[in-house]
Amino acid sequence: MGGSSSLQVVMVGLEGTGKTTLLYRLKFGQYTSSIPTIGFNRETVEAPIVEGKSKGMSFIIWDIGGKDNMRPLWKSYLRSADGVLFVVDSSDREGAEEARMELMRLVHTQSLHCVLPIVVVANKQDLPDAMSLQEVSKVMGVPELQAASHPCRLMPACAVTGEGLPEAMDTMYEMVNKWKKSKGKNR
Ligand SMILES: Nc1nc2c(ncn2[C@@H]2O[C@H](COP(=O)(O)OP(=O)(O)O)[C@@H](O)[C@H]2O)c(=O)[nH]1
Ligand SMILES: [Mg+2]
Repeated sequence: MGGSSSLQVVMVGLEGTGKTTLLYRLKFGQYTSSIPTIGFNRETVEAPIVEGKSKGMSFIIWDIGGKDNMRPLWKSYLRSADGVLFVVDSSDREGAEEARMELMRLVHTQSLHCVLPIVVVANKQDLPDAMSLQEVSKVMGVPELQAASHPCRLMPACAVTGEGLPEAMDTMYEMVNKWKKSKGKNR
Protein backbone atom coordinates (compact mmCIF):
# COMPACT_ATOMS: atom_id res chain seq x y z
CA MET A 1 0.00 0.00 0.00
CA GLY A 2 1.50 3.32 -1.04
CA GLY A 3 5.14 4.15 -1.42
CA SER A 4 7.68 4.36 1.33
CA SER A 5 6.83 8.04 1.83
CA SER A 6 3.47 7.47 3.44
CA LEU A 7 2.60 5.63 6.59
CA GLN A 8 -0.75 4.13 7.44
CA VAL A 9 -1.76 5.04 10.96
CA VAL A 10 -4.85 3.80 12.74
CA MET A 11 -6.12 6.12 15.45
CA VAL A 12 -8.30 4.69 18.18
CA GLY A 13 -9.35 5.50 21.74
CA LEU A 14 -12.54 6.00 23.70
CA GLU A 15 -15.15 8.43 22.45
CA GLY A 16 -14.57 12.10 23.16
CA THR A 17 -10.83 11.78 23.77
CA GLY A 18 -10.05 14.17 20.90
CA LYS A 19 -9.19 11.93 17.93
CA THR A 20 -11.12 13.86 15.30
CA THR A 21 -9.89 17.17 16.70
CA LEU A 22 -6.32 15.85 16.47
CA LEU A 23 -6.84 14.66 12.90
CA TYR A 24 -8.14 17.98 11.61
CA ARG A 25 -5.62 19.95 13.63
CA LEU A 26 -2.89 18.03 11.78
CA LYS A 27 -4.68 18.32 8.47
CA PHE A 28 -5.57 22.02 8.51
CA GLY A 29 -3.15 23.43 11.11
CA GLN A 30 -6.01 24.92 13.04
CA TYR A 31 -8.79 23.97 15.40
CA THR A 32 -11.86 22.57 13.68
CA SER A 33 -14.92 21.71 15.73
CA SER A 34 -16.04 18.13 15.25
CA ILE A 35 -19.21 16.19 15.65
CA PRO A 36 -19.13 12.67 17.11
CA THR A 37 -17.64 10.35 14.53
CA ILE A 38 -19.95 7.83 12.93
CA GLY A 39 -17.90 5.20 11.15
CA PHE A 40 -14.51 6.67 10.39
CA ASN A 41 -12.63 9.65 8.96
CA ARG A 42 -9.62 9.17 6.73
CA GLU A 43 -7.18 11.95 5.92
CA THR A 44 -3.72 12.27 4.47
CA VAL A 45 -1.63 14.71 6.48
CA GLU A 46 1.87 15.96 5.89
CA ALA A 47 4.53 15.54 8.57
CA PRO A 48 3.98 18.57 10.76
CA ILE A 49 7.57 19.57 11.51
CA VAL A 50 10.05 20.67 8.93
CA GLU A 51 13.17 19.63 10.78
CA GLY A 52 11.88 16.41 12.31
CA LYS A 53 12.90 12.91 11.30
CA SER A 54 9.59 12.52 9.53
CA LYS A 55 10.31 15.51 7.25
CA GLY A 56 8.70 15.04 3.84
CA MET A 57 6.56 12.14 5.00
CA SER A 58 2.85 11.90 4.85
CA PHE A 59 0.62 9.96 7.15
CA ILE A 60 -2.64 8.41 6.11
CA ILE A 61 -4.62 8.52 9.32
CA TRP A 62 -7.74 6.47 9.91
CA ASP A 63 -9.83 7.95 12.71
CA ILE A 64 -12.07 5.15 13.86
CA GLY A 65 -15.23 5.93 15.84
CA GLY A 66 -14.85 5.12 19.54
CA LYS A 67 -18.41 4.03 20.34
CA ASP A 68 -18.35 0.53 21.78
CA ASN A 69 -20.12 -0.95 18.75
CA MET A 70 -17.18 0.23 16.60
CA ARG A 71 -14.48 -1.25 18.79
CA PRO A 72 -14.66 -4.80 17.39
CA LEU A 73 -13.87 -3.23 14.00
CA TRP A 74 -10.63 -1.68 15.19
CA LYS A 75 -8.71 -4.83 14.50
CA SER A 76 -9.81 -5.10 10.88
CA TYR A 77 -8.27 -1.68 10.26
CA LEU A 78 -5.05 -2.76 11.93
CA ARG A 79 -4.23 -5.31 9.25
CA SER A 80 -2.97 -2.73 6.80
CA ALA A 81 -1.59 -0.34 9.40
CA ASP A 82 2.02 0.59 10.12
CA GLY A 83 1.30 2.01 13.55
CA VAL A 84 -1.37 2.92 16.06
CA LEU A 85 -2.20 6.21 17.74
CA PHE A 86 -4.11 5.48 20.93
CA VAL A 87 -5.66 8.71 22.20
CA VAL A 88 -6.43 9.19 25.89
CA ASP A 89 -8.32 12.06 27.57
CA SER A 90 -5.88 12.95 30.37
CA SER A 91 -8.68 14.66 32.33
CA ASP A 92 -10.92 11.59 32.39
CA ARG A 93 -9.84 9.63 35.44
CA GLU A 94 -13.08 7.63 35.45
CA GLY A 95 -12.57 6.47 31.88
CA ALA A 96 -8.95 5.52 32.45
CA GLU A 97 -9.62 1.92 33.42
CA GLU A 98 -11.80 1.34 30.35
CA ALA A 99 -9.16 2.95 28.17
CA ARG A 100 -6.47 0.72 29.67
CA MET A 101 -8.58 -2.37 29.01
CA GLU A 102 -9.10 -1.35 25.38
CA LEU A 103 -5.40 -0.74 24.94
CA MET A 104 -4.57 -4.16 26.37
CA ARG A 105 -7.23 -5.80 24.18
CA LEU A 106 -5.72 -4.07 21.17
CA VAL A 107 -2.25 -5.29 22.03
CA HIS A 108 -3.51 -8.83 22.36
CA THR A 109 -5.59 -9.03 19.20
CA GLN A 110 -4.42 -11.39 16.53
CA SER A 111 -3.67 -8.64 14.04
CA LEU A 112 -1.30 -7.08 16.49
CA HIS A 113 0.54 -10.32 16.93
CA CYS A 114 3.29 -8.74 14.92
CA VAL A 115 3.20 -5.97 17.56
CA LEU A 116 2.55 -2.74 15.74
CA PRO A 117 4.19 0.33 17.27
CA ILE A 118 1.77 2.22 19.50
CA VAL A 119 2.00 5.89 20.39
CA VAL A 120 -0.28 6.60 23.35
CA VAL A 121 -1.29 10.26 23.15
CA ALA A 122 -2.02 11.81 26.56
CA ASN A 123 -4.38 14.42 25.12
CA LYS A 124 -6.08 17.41 26.78
CA GLN A 125 -2.94 18.26 28.76
CA ASP A 126 -4.22 21.86 28.75
CA LEU A 127 -7.05 21.08 31.15
CA PRO A 128 -6.33 22.10 34.77
CA ASP A 129 -7.42 18.73 36.14
CA ALA A 130 -5.46 16.69 33.59
CA MET A 131 -3.42 13.77 34.90
CA SER A 132 0.32 14.25 34.61
CA LEU A 133 2.23 12.25 32.04
CA GLN A 134 3.47 9.96 34.82
CA GLU A 135 -0.10 9.33 35.99
CA VAL A 136 -1.33 8.59 32.47
CA SER A 137 1.62 6.24 31.95
CA LYS A 138 0.75 4.36 35.11
CA VAL A 139 -3.02 4.10 34.56
CA MET A 140 -2.52 3.01 30.95
CA GLY A 141 0.03 0.34 31.87
CA VAL A 142 2.69 1.73 29.54
CA PRO A 143 5.67 0.54 31.63
CA GLU A 144 4.26 -3.02 31.62
CA LEU A 145 3.91 -2.97 27.82
CA GLN A 146 7.45 -1.71 27.42
CA ALA A 147 8.71 -4.33 29.83
CA ALA A 148 7.01 -6.94 27.63
CA SER A 149 8.94 -5.54 24.62
CA HIS A 150 5.92 -3.93 23.00
CA PRO A 151 7.00 -0.85 21.07
CA CYS A 152 4.94 1.69 23.01
CA ARG A 153 5.62 5.34 23.77
CA LEU A 154 3.59 7.94 25.64
CA MET A 155 3.45 11.50 24.29
CA PRO A 156 1.68 14.55 25.82
CA ALA A 157 -0.56 16.67 23.58
CA CYS A 158 -3.27 19.25 23.24
CA ALA A 159 -5.20 18.58 20.04
CA VAL A 160 -6.95 21.96 20.25
CA THR A 161 -3.73 24.01 20.04
CA GLY A 162 -1.75 21.27 18.29
CA GLU A 163 0.90 21.29 20.98
CA GLY A 164 2.78 17.98 21.12
CA LEU A 165 1.36 16.65 17.85
CA PRO A 166 4.51 17.14 15.72
CA GLU A 167 6.54 15.31 18.34
CA ALA A 168 3.97 12.53 18.57
CA MET A 169 4.01 12.03 14.78
CA ASP A 170 7.78 12.17 14.68
CA THR A 171 7.91 9.50 17.37
CA MET A 172 5.46 7.39 15.39
CA TYR A 173 7.63 7.68 12.30
CA GLU A 174 10.76 6.72 14.21
CA MET A 175 9.10 3.73 15.84
CA VAL A 176 7.61 2.47 12.56
CA ASN A 177 10.98 2.73 10.86
CA LYS A 178 12.69 0.79 13.60
CA TRP A 179 9.89 -1.77 13.55
CA LYS A 180 10.06 -2.21 9.77
CA LYS A 181 13.79 -2.68 9.91
CA SER A 182 13.52 -5.27 12.64
CA LYS A 183 10.88 -7.14 10.63
CA GLY A 184 12.65 -6.69 7.32
CA LYS A 185 9.26 -5.39 6.24
CA ASN A 186 8.62 -2.98 3.46
CA ARG A 187 4.97 -2.37 2.76
N1 LIG B 1 -9.49 21.07 26.38
C1 LIG B 1 -9.30 20.25 25.36
N2 LIG B 1 -10.37 19.76 24.70
C2 LIG B 1 -10.15 18.92 23.67
C3 LIG B 1 -8.85 18.53 23.27
N3 LIG B 1 -8.96 17.69 22.21
C4 LIG B 1 -10.28 17.56 21.97
N4 LIG B 1 -11.00 18.30 22.84
C5 LIG B 1 -12.47 18.42 22.89
O1 LIG B 1 -13.01 17.15 23.24
C6 LIG B 1 -14.27 16.94 22.59
C7 LIG B 1 -14.28 15.63 21.82
O2 LIG B 1 -13.36 15.74 20.74
P1 LIG B 1 -13.45 14.80 19.45
O3 LIG B 1 -12.29 15.16 18.61
O4 LIG B 1 -14.80 14.86 18.84
O5 LIG B 1 -13.23 13.37 20.13
P2 LIG B 1 -13.28 11.93 19.44
O6 LIG B 1 -14.60 11.33 19.83
O7 LIG B 1 -12.16 11.17 20.06
O8 LIG B 1 -13.13 12.10 17.98
C8 LIG B 1 -14.50 18.17 21.71
O9 LIG B 1 -15.33 19.07 22.40
C9 LIG B 1 -13.09 18.75 21.55
O10 LIG B 1 -13.10 20.14 21.31
C10 LIG B 1 -7.73 19.05 24.00
O11 LIG B 1 -6.56 18.75 23.76
N5 LIG B 1 -8.03 19.88 25.04
MG1 LIG C 1 -14.37 11.54 16.45
